[in-house]
Amino acid sequence: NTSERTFIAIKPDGVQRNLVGKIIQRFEERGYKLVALKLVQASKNHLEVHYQDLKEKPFFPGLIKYMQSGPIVAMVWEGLDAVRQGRAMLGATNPLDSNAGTIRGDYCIQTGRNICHGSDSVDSANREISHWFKQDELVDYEFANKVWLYE
Ligand code: YYY
Ligand code: MG
Repeated sequence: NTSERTFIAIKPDGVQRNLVGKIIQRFEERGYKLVALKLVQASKNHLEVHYQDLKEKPFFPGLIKYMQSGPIVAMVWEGLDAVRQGRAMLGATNPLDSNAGTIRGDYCIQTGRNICHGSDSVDSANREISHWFKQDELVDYEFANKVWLYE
């Protein structure tokens, strides 16, 4: 399915550390299609809903505070296997377990400052995309590279 979509976010530390361009570049160069993008200061409630599955975890309050500590770049990327490949490109949750060549493996050190988010399944991608974007923010356009990326 070349129309699979995933929600990718650059967390406040990634923005402050000037890694926005590099992170976007990886998805562009791989061949994924940018469908939506914005810089947002997320509210506490918005982030609590985003991370609803983790609300019982001991690190939850710190996670919400971290995610609120500055603006986030929210994006939707589309293409074959986008969810799984997006996760692979991000690397492991703990950057110390992330391979070199992944975003986390190349640019960060600690789990609590792991600079990026990616949806972990197609279902959570759909939930996260509709949580962060209005329908009319998902831009429908012809992706010229498609004929060179897919046979
Ligand atoms: O999807 P991913 O971001 O790789 O990990 P999750 O298990 O969904 O946790 C979300 C987020 O929470 C993680 O990126 C950092 C933070 N976190 C933490 O601070 N400490 C942990 N032990 C686990 C996760
Ligand atoms: Mg997750």
